[in-house]
Amino acid sequence: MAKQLEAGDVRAVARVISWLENRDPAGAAVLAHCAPSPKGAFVIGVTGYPGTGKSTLIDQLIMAYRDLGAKVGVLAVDVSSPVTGGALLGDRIRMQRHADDPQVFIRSMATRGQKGGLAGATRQAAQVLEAAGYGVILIETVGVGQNELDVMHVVHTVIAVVAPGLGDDIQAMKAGLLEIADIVVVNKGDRDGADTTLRDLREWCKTVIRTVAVKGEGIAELIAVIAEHERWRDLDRPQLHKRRGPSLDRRSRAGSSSG
Ligand SMILES: Nc1nc2c(ncn2[C@@H]2O[C@H](COP(=O)(O)OP(=O)(O)OP(=O)(O)O)[C@@H](O)[C@H]2O)c(=O)[nH]1
Ligand SMILES: [Mg+2]
Repeated sequence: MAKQLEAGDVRAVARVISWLENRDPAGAAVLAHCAPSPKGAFVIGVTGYPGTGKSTLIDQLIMAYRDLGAKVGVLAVDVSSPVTGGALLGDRIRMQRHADDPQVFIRSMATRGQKGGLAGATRQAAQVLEAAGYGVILIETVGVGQNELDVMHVVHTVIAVVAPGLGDDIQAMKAGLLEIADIVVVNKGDRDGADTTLRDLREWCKTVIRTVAVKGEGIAELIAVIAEHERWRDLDRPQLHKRRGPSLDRRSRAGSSSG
């Protein structure tokens, strides 16, 4: 199975992720047999309150990274409901146009009742995708609580998506969502209040980008900012690759980040 995975067999990818989700020891066994990927995947987290446009933005990012020639994996992580709810259905619909692209793998993951294990399962699923040659891995999760934020600790670059008209919510987000963000995206930039929200957030965050995901506006700029953020991560790579296996934990890179 490890061989099939490394050959990029999509059915093997799906199967091994299912094993990991269900805590079947076969999943971890397969991962242990995979050689560390020489290049490593580029793992991007996309989080934010419900309905801010995360899936629409990811749909645009898939297209942009496919244009750059990368194989793209997407994990839509549903923290709240053990049985997948409407949100994930929406996620799939938003990204439907990529369903027939063999270079795009989209997968929903649910907790199946084990809250604490989700970040771990997500990390392992990302490792599966990395082993299968996916160069870019996008992880979507709704950023409303600690479990969701924990999932973001397994990625290299965290994008927090907000919509205009936050008002007092900004204060609450500073203690959670905005604190972990490397890049803040004000999506729905076509809506009233976008300018105010941008201005308020720029007082707080270094990198704030405006997008209109439904029209693809701001995506090129976002890709450039992500690449810039990724460049300093590259400096860590030799160090990361000394370790066998997981190279996705932001916490273990403490001190290497400038912010
Ligand atoms: N006006 C406007 N609407 C947008 C924009 N981006 C997304 N939307 C709409 O916002 C709604 C929610 O978009 P999604 O991409 O599903 O949002 P989400 O954050 O993934 O939602 P959940 O996964 O349910 O948390 C959809 O109706 C989108 O068409 C935008 O830039 N402008
Ligand atoms: Mg979504």
